[in-house]
Amino acid sequence: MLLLLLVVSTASVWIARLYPAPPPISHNAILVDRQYNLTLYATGTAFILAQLGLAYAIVRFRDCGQRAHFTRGNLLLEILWTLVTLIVFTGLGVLGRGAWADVWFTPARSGAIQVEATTNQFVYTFRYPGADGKFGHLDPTLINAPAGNPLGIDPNDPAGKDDIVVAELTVPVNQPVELLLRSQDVIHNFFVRELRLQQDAVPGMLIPLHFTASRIGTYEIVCTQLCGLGHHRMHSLLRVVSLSDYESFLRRESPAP
Ligand SMILES: [Cu+2]
Repeated sequence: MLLLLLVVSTASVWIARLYPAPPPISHNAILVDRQYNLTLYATGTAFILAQLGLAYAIVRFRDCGQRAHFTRGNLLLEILWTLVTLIVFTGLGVLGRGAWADVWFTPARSGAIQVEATTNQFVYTFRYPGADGKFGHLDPTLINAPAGNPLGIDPNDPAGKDDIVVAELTVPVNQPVELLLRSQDVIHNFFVRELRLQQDAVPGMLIPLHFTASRIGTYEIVCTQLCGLGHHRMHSLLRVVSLSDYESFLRRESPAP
């Protein structure tokens, strides 16, 4: 009875969707959701069948004073359920490859908007290359956040003169975006639930990450690596806006010539 209660209560929590994820805002996020649900159905079915089987065995083979039989198991059954498990998990892996490869094995589409995302304890800083399309050279010795140069942009590099440096990420809707993730100190993370996208930012590495957001709105960016005492307040916003709003954002934030 306890096992039946466990199965019913666990299954009802999932079926009732008490804690639903926010709606996905990219094609890849839809693929991730599809794969997640498929995995949940497969493992949920296995869980229910296993618990019901266990409950049946407890009732059917309970002690009624009969003689117990020794068994070394059943080789055929062992092979069978190992094969079934292998097929189910390999199948899930193969089916999930599309969603995974779409982000991790495929480069950003040519013409994607490049934005550099730099993390440090405990803020995100985003840099757009400006009208020239080129990021200015960075010099770590020039990093000086209080003086307005949190990234250490070299003032002698003309490519850096028009770089736009902001604390929030603004992108146009339905346009491919390539983020270049960096960290200035420890390992941080870039995670947007609605994009179903999560990537560590590792010191010394420039990690590309691409997405295309298909719904206008404001979404939270959070750090999911325990990066220090201020980790809990490390977050920023992703603003997905129309193309015209994006262009006015660039105009508004461009440094004065
Ligand atoms: Cu962090």
